[in-house]
Formats: sequence, structure tokens, C-alpha cells
Amino acid sequence: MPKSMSKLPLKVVVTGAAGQIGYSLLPLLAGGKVFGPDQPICLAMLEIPRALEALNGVAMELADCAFPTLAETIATAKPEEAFAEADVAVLVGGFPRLAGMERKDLINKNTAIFKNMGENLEKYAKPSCKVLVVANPANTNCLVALSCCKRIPAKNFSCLTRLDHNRALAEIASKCKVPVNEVKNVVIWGNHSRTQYPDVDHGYVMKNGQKVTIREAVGESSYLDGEYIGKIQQRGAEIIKARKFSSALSAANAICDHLRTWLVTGTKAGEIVSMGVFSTGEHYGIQKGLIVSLPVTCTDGQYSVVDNLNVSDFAKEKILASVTELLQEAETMKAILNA
Ligand code: NAX
Repeated sequence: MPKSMSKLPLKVVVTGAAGQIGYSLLPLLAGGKVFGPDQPICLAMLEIPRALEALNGVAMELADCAFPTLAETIATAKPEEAFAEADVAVLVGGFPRLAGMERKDLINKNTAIFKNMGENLEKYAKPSCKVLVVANPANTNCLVALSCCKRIPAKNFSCLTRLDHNRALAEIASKCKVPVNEVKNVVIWGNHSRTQYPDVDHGYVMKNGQKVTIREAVGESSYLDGEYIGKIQQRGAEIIKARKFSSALSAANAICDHLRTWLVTGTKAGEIVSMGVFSTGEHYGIQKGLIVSLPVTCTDGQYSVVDNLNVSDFAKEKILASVTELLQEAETMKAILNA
């Protein structure tokens, strides 16, 4: 074996692996996009029994990719097989929001699923396992899993708001006509829902080698405090309208960005990203015990909340609205768990 592939395989679990996001995500994970070209991966794909046949087809396709980094593939409907000794768990599988379904019903269905996910993580995964929840309602699903899994620390749980973060960067890049990698430090606050607040107050654009604040570069407060916010909040719905399916390739890409920044590269000096993380009650007056999208930096596989941002009264009001929604979701899920 070449020295570069002598590392032990990392076990990565993906639930809902036969779904749309799974189909875009699995080749990226198996091919080394997140953990690099010299890290062998054991990819454990979990599905519900009726999706197993489709999952086996996906497993065949992964074999046919002949990825040098894919050491082992497990396709199963048995959580104990999927989660055994897992290093990383990406929880994509959940109950979809059907037409006419209220958010409360969605929470009801998914609380049962994520209670089960938390219990399986508790029983089978490594205590050091890092967990990323994608399935909606992502923040509250993450809170359910965390509440049902005491063996893994709360700091190891996160939910995906990197897609919203990437959308927020892309919209500014398009508005300022600059490449997207020249826009930095937008922040998504709150819930991965329509109440999320995309905040540009701490961001900048590189122009002729100089940092220019986003507010200065865009120069239209009415757009940034109005249309821009709505555009980011509604982007998912806009994609569903056009594609008739929800975002999948951009979601898979954002999952890779989230995992790679958190667990592999860390953030660059001065760079901020958005992650849904456990609120400890120490930051921005947000209550303890929710999963909230916050500005973070990452080093050595750990995130730290950036807690020195100057938040305007306008921003405080928006953040409060989203946190209030999260509190209501948490109440609903607690009532279901205690019933
Ligand atoms: P799909 O419906 O295509 O796939 C979901 C898969 O999960 C299905 O194959 C289903 O069989 C499986 N599943 C259901 N219950 C399961 C369980 N208990 N154990 C294992 N597998 C289970 O949905 P897809 O488009 O892939 O989206 C997946 C989830 O991501 C949805 O909840 C969606 O709302 C959410 N999203 C979250 C985003 C975010 O930024 N946090 C953005 C994209 C996406 O909307």
C-alpha cells in the first residue's frame, strides 16, 4: 500500500443515502473531496427497508467509480450496522414535508426519527463521533438527536446552514460583479427556515486587493435590508419552483464545505463561516439549549463561536424573531418526546 494511503479508514455514515442529496453527496465523500486523497473512507449508507433496492443500485455505481479512497461500502437498513464505531454521521434521511403539511406535523414525524437517530448514535457510534444534521427541520432535528445521546458531547453536533451561507455569498458576488471567493464573512443567524437572518454587516468584498465592506461595495441599504434578505430566505422555494425538487447538488456541496471546514482545514485567519451549533447561553443573549446558526471559526476539528461582532438593533430584532421560532419548535419537540 502506498504510504499516503496507510491511514486507517474513517467511518462516515450517511442516512437517507438513496435520496436526492445522497446521490450527489456520496461520490464527493467517497472520492476524497472532504477528507482528502490520502484518507480511506468506509462509507456506511443507511436507508429505510423499502429504499434498500435503490440503495444497492447506488452502491453498485459507487463501486463502478473505482475511487481509490473508498475502502469499504455498507448499504443497510440496520442502524446498528451503519452506526457501529462511526467517526462522522451525516443525517440526511427524514420525513419529507408533504403538500398541505404543517410545520408542527413535520416536527412530529421527524422527532420520532431523530430520537431514534440519537439513540443509535448513543449505542453504536464512537463517543468522538461528529454529527451533521441536514434533514429538515434541521436545527430541531439536531436538538432531538443530541437530547437522546448523552455519550457524545453537544459540541460534536451541528446542523447545516452552510447552504444558506453560500447562497448569501453568491448573491453579493453577483450584485458586486466579483468572483465569489472575493466575498467573505456573511453570517446566517438563527433557524434554517424562512426566519433566518442573512447578515452582511461583518462581511467584505476584495476590490483591487483592498477589503471593502459589503455595505460600501453594494451601496444600497434598502436592497441589503430588504430584497437581499428575502432572496436568501426564499432561495430554497425558488429552486423547488424551478426544478420541482428541492436543492440537492448545492446541498451536497454545502455539506462537503461544512465538514471540510469543521473537520479538516479549519477556517483561514479572519474568516467566519455559519454553522448551526448548540447554544450555551454565552453568546448574543441567545438562550441555552437550542441549535442556532451562528458565526464560527474552526481549528483542529473544533468550532468556536465568534462572539465579538457588533450586532445592530435591526439585526438583533431579526435574530430574536428566528430564535423565537426555534424556541417554539423546541417546545413542540419536547412535548412530543415527553408524551
Ligand atoms: P429525499 O426525499 O430525496 O431523500 C430522503 C431519503 O431519506 C429517502 O431516500 C428516504 O427513504 C430516506 N429516509 C427517510 N426516513 C429515513 C430513516 N428513518 N432512516 C434512514 N433513511 C430515511 O430528500 P432529499 O432531497 O435528499 O433531502 C433530504 C433532507 O434534506 C430533507 O429533509 C430536506 O428538507 C433537507 N434539506 C436540508 C437542507 C439544509 O440546508 N439543511 C437543504 C436541502 C434540503 O432541503
